[in-house]
Amino acid sequence: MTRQTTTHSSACNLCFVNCGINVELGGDDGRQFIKIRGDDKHPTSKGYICNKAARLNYYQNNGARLTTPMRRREDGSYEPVDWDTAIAEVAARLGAVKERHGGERIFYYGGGGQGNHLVGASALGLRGALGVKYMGNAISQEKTGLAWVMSRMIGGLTHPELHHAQVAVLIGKNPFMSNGMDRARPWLKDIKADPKRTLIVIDPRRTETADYADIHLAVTPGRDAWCLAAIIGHIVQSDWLPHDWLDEHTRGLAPVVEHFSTVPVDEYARFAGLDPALVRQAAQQIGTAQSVALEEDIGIQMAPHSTLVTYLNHLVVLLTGNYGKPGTQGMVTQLAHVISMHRSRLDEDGVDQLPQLPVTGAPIISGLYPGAFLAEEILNDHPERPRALVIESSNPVHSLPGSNTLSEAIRSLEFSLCVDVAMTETARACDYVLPASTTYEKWEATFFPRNFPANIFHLRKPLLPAAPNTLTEQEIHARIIEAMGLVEEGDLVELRAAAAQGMEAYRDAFFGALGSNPKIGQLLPYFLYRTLGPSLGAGNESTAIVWGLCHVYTAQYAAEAARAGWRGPNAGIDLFNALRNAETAVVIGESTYDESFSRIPLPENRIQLHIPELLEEASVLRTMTPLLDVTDEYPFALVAGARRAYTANCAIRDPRWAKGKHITALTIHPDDGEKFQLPDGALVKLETDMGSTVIDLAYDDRMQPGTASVPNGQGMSFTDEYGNTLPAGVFANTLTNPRNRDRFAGTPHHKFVPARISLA
Ligand SMILES: Nc1nc2c(c(=O)[nH]1)N[C@H]1C(S)=C(S)[C@@H](COP(=O)(O)OP(=O)(O)OC[C@H]3O[C@@H](n4cnc5c(=O)[nH]c(N)nc54)[C@H](O)[C@@H]3O)O[C@H]1N2
Ligand SMILES: Nc1nc2c(c(=O)[nH]1)N[C@H]1C(S)=C(S)[C@@H](COP(=O)(O)OP(=O)(O)OC[C@H]3O[C@@H](n4cnc5c(=O)[nH]c(N)nc54)[C@H](O)[C@@H]3O)O[C@H]1N2
Ligand code: SF4
Ligand SMILES: [Mo]
Repeated sequence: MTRQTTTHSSACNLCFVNCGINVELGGDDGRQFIKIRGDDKHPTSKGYICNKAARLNYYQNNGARLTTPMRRREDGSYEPVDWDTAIAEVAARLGAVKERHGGERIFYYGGGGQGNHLVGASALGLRGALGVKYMGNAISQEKTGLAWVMSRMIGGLTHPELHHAQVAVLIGKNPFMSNGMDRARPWLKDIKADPKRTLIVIDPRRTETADYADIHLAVTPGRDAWCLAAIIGHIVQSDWLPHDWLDEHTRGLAPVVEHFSTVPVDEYARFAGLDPALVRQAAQQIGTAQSVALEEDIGIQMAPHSTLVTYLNHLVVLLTGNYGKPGTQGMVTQLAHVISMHRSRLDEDGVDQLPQLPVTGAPIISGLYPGAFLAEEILNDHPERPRALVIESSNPVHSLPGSNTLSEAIRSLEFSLCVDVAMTETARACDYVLPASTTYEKWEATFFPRNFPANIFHLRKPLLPAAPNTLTEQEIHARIIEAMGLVEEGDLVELRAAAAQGMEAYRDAFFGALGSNPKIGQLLPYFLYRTLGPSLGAGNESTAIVWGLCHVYTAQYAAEAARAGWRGPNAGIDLFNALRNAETAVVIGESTYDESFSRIPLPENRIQLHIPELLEEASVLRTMTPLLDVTDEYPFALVAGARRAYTANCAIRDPRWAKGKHITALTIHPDDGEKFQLPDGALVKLETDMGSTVIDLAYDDRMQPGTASVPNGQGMSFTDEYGNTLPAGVFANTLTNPRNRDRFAGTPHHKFVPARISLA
């Protein structure tokens, strides 16, 4: 018998765009995602979804689901334990590490994937309870260089208005496959059809996105810095600079102009593998356009010179005045920050004195340590090394470089905990694994929305009751905090009583108590969850944290919030109620272009063009020496993790979710196939300095000769319903070297892994 279906609105959790979806639930148990459509009512995705969202049932319903707490035995196998035992033992073990070595020796990693960030917000309470000082996550293996540059130059997060720009520039980003922006494919079609607009794509591969470009700069991998420096050089040398605007809004122009006025444009262009005339043409388009919006992604953020390239990208648009006006970029306000701005400590030369990890000296940007240093930080006998690790909603053993070493490092700790929906590669290195309810079994949200001038937030209702014996992370955190004996019933009584009188009474009581009781500040999400939470109705407790965020937002960005209708003494409460009751995302604030300037928290509210350490690094380019190069031993520049039609980081473990040919194959250009005698379809051995693997080869004439590519997020262990382990492609990070990383931000060079390929 087939049950009746019901339709519910939510959002896709497979990439950070989080398109609005309508899910038809049905099947024998009423829990299957029968059909998924784009939600027309969603204010930014407006009905758009890509091919991946249709297959979300493989995330929600699959054989890899973990439904009991697990404890590691001496011999490395796992045994199920009940929740009370698990919580008591986890709390005791964490408490013991804290007592013996101090909370600073407990590291945290994760806090949310592409669709679930309430776990990260709630973890603030757990981290407060444990005294954690050092945390990292997926952001600190890709976007901390960007955060650092933005903080130094603008002091805030910006949104490039690609949809309205006369000239749009994409560098190291392939939205046709990866999306990573609103309505990627319709936008590509629109810009191609519009003769008045120009798309410039900078990518070694003739990507599916490059098919829509007016200018494709097929840069040599890892040499974007020369390409960008040549573009800036041509703009500066042609004096396409808006001098009045620069005088009014920026500082530090002189050293930048001085540097680029002598850059050898043609020589740099050729060194980047490009026709100088084409580079000059791209520079002219940018230098003379009404509006330019530029978006970069991991094609350069995970490639050689990544932070330098990010700086050069910002110079391209800021030197040409493309900030704070329509079609350029504006400063964003967010309900919560997935990445907070970095607070610099500049020395007298204007160089940032970054905080560091105690053992390796790894740079800490925006409060996050780079994951590429994690194993090294652990595997030594330094007294200040980490002794315990808490990992939530992330699979670092799979997603950080050097998987085998990281796994060994985690096993060497005094204690490790993983909270996940599946028994992941990371879980298999940890002492305890706690099963979380999925993103669709609880209230969820992400802190990704980055739109301008209007920004949104989408608080999503649960679609399904939680699977038996799983808990939300907020409940797990609360139970650990309580088992550690950090709070008593008496701490909660007054706030609970206030909550019973309504949100206004609670607000007054809460903010009063916050000022007088330091414990509330230390465990803030916990107090909201356990005191306001119950008054919101059973199953809704975990929205209490969003109530807190709404109050902070409407106070911090009162003008923006008021323009969106959230004003007056109850603005925070009104916004929270709107988010809770809405069927889709809600506009939380509307900014003006003026605010993009008045909110710059840097000297004189001006954009700072000069980052001394990065301009100095740009001088290194004059030596014409690539940071990484192919060799006779390793003749391929391997992209260790490209976005393809069916990849979704580590979110979906069942490889059967992917449709089509060559989904998991290693790809090379046919000319290389001939040159190295590697036939299309052959089984080949792929080797790097870290290890080797055997994989199917497929030709792809879009590739640049000399490069190779494997998809990201493959090689996760999965057993089907008959007990068979299914082949799932290459576990790329067993081949990547964590020392191959950016010297400023510590982000890995996954896009340039020197590799060799031979017949297996
Ligand atoms: N299908 C799919 N979509 C996703 C995801 C997914 O797993 N699957 N993950 C999401 C996440 S977390 C992220 S961060 C984004 C990433 O999104 P993207 O950055 O767009 O994805 P990638 O395919 O990793 O890399 C983009 C491009 O970088 C190019 N590239 C390689 N080396 C270089 C180089 O040296 N210079 C330049 N300029 N380009 C280079 C590659 O050819 C590729 O086309 O995607 C998101 N969307
Ligand atoms: N070699 C190489 N490595 C890469 C990349 C690459 O291109 N090449 N890409 C990098 C990039 S850009 C990124 S963003 C990272 C992503 O790396 P991760 O952050 O490790 O990946 P996610 O897929 O976000 O991991 C999500 C984890 O959360 C679990 N999960 C899903 N839903 C829930 C939930 O509701 N609660 C809990 N507690 N757990 C849940 C999933 O089972 C999964 O284990 O990978 C990076 N690693
Ligand atoms: S673009 Fe991203 S969020 Fe939207 S449907 Fe595709 S994977 Fe999901
Ligand atoms: Mo990412």
